[in-house]
Amino acid sequence: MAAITALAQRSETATALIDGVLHGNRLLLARTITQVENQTAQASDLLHALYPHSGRAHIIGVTGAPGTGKSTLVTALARCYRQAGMTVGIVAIDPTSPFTGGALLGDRVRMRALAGDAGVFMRSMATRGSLGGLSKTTGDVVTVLDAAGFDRILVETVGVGQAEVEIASTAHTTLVVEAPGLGDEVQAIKAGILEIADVLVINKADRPGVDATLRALQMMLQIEGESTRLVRHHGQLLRVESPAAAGAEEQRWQVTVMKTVAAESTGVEELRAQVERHREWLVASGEMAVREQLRIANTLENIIRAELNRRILSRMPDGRMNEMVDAIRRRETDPYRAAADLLHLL
Ligand SMILES: Nc1nc2c(ncn2[C@@H]2O[C@H](COP(=O)(O)OP(=O)(O)OP(=O)(O)O)[C@@H](O)[C@H]2O)c(=O)[nH]1
Ligand SMILES: [Mg+2]
Repeated sequence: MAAITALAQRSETATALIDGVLHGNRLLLARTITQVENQTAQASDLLHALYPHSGRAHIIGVTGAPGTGKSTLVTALARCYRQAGMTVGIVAIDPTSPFTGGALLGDRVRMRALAGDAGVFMRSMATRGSLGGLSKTTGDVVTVLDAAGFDRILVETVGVGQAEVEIASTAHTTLVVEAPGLGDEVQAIKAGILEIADVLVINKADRPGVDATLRALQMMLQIEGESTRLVRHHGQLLRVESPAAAGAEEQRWQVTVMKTVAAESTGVEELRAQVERHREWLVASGEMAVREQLRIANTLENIIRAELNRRILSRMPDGRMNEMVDAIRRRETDPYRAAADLLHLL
């Protein structure tokens, strides 16, 4: 009886949350995102109900090295979108611990410029070192904002390791942000980051060395060519031949390098226009359908992986994992054998 009452209460709350999200209630939207982020028992019910309302937002990934000005740029872009009459959801994924919180605080300060505007909703997320969980949770939060009706969703990630490649499978348009004066680092830009960029941005264009960075990036772009796209899928990097690439030359998307001074909003409206051109190109070329397909496949894979992971861990006998670790450390067994033994137990 108590269980039934609890269930009824739970679904009642879920209904209220879903209603809130769909009707622009910010408090309920924030609570829903928190549930999704914390992967509560109710989270999948919420996502299940909200998913049919998603699919309208254009999702823009903003990635790049630490300190290149991504947050400032996202804030400035959001302002431009607001001036154009569009609503904006912002997800800032922070690699730092929520307990040290320095960068989160910094983001709050920056985003204060947007506070009080009902057409903008901003959420900072800590990755909490969750392995592979980043893209699933991010995708889920984006789905909630999408269902809530935001026209554009900006997702900021620091371009370290896999994060920048993962963002490309979450976003429709990916902006890669560079800053001048990084010298040799421009040379060190991984090939992968150019391949995921739909638009390259040199922010801090008020700083010396802009033209050298511009030339370096343009040269790299020329070398790279743009007939193929690198998309993370099924745990491996697949080269996807886009339908447009197979067609006429003028149908290809030209990755351009744009200069901005985000701190002064210089060049940001032009950047916004370029993002909108990319969106139009995606639709006209048929590439949008390809990306949606990959996005969905990726989402599905992430859900299955997270669920399998949860099931495996929940069935693992208490302490068994630690025993195995100790045994491996003593070289009584090895990680491969131990993993096979543990899986066998299940
Ligand atoms: N000179 C100059 N400084 C800028 C510009 N844009 C941002 N900054 C400054 O650069 C610093 C870093 O900006 P953020 O927007 O926090 O950079 P970020 O890439 O989000 O940083 P992380 O999230 O920590 O990786 C801040 O002090 C900004 O005020 C710009 O166009 N020109
Ligand atoms: Mg930032």
